[in-house]
Amino acid sequence: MTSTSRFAPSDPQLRDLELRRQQIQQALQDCRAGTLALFQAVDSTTFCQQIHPEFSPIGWHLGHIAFTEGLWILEHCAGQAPLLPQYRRLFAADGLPKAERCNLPNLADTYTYLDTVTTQVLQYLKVAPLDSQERLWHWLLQHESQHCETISFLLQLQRWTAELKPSSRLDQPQQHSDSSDFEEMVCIPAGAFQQGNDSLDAIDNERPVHSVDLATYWIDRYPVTNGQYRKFIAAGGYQNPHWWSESGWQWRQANGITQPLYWPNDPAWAAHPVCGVSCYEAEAYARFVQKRLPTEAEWEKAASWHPQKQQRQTYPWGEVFPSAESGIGRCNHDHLEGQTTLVDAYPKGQSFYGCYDMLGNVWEWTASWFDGYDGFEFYPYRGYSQVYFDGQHRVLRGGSWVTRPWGLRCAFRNWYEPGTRQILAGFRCVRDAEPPAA
Ligand code: AVJ
Ligand code: FE
Repeated sequence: MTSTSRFAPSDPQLRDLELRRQQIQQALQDCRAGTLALFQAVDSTTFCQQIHPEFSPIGWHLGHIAFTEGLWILEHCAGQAPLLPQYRRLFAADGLPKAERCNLPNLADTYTYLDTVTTQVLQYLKVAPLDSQERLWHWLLQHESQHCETISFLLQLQRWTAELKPSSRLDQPQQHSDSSDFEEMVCIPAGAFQQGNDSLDAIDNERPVHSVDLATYWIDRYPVTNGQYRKFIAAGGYQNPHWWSESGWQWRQANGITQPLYWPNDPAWAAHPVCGVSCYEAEAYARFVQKRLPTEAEWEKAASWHPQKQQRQTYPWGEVFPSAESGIGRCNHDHLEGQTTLVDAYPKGQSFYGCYDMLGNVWEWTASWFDGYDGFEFYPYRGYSQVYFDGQHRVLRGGSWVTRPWGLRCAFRNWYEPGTRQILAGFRCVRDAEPPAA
């Protein structure tokens, strides 16, 4: 028996609240253990270095996690004065430009800052009026999860850049025993489904839940693999404007792009999802195979809808929280395998319609521009989602092999500019159904 049950209050409502309080505490601590684990092999140079021009140094993300907890919990909720106000300008999201975030306190001082804030945050959690704050605590957990993803992305980028000789990755892929090419598509019959998420952990941009009616379409059972993408490269796809959108071709020309970033030029990777592509490359490939990218509604219906129950599912497989069981789990996330996996590695993770890898492995580009659903209300601040409803950002769905479990679900929406070559992002394609014969 745990202390939870021994000291549980007798009022069932109160007991439920105390249980939720303990679950939040446990989740915050589990999340933090994973965050700190990312820094195990990080030296002081890497800590302060801007690895990618569009992203802050990884040490900044650690300080920013601390600052955000302090701001929302200690200042806004507990009404305390800022802890260590000298860090505000440095670690606030709207403080310094990214290129000026290299002048950081050292590793040890940043850990101390984080630890000082979190000790007080957990102290406050014991007495926090959860009924009115629970959503904020869930948001905070996912905020840290999101920054973990960025830290992992930057570390992986640095690793591949260091290993690069000059265009193949040195990781050891898991290889496939047969040579199947994963071309299969599944049919999603016409009908309405419920898009979005209104649970306590829903991010502002996932709300409100609403009905979307879709015509019949076909969607790839698997993400596009390196083996498939290789054919596009071999056929001169990068030299032929016919496959590219106008803005995509301009982007390709301006940047001299001829293959995905860190393209593994080795058949051993054939059954892994292609990654390191921009949305433009994904669209060009889709056109090359006479398909297109899914809208986010098409993606979400294929991932989450259970037509027999007429219900949304949180995960493709139902409601079981993603667990960290290597190989026997439901999807490749949270550094389980340390790299991408074969696109058919997780049969237990299939959606109702039989799509694999809808969660984990690689993020998937969609055809949709990031925007608020009808009735959108920002939370907890306008800058979290709303400032990106600018017609400049495309939605990505599904999470990657580094995504923490708290940010992994069918309704979750990520966004990047279409020209970002995200090494954690790939895609799958859809095709309209043939019109019924007359
Ligand atoms: C959803 C990953 C695009 O990192 O910019 C973190 C998440 N927002 N802190 C980002 C986020 C504020 C966001 N992405
Ligand atoms: Fe942030």
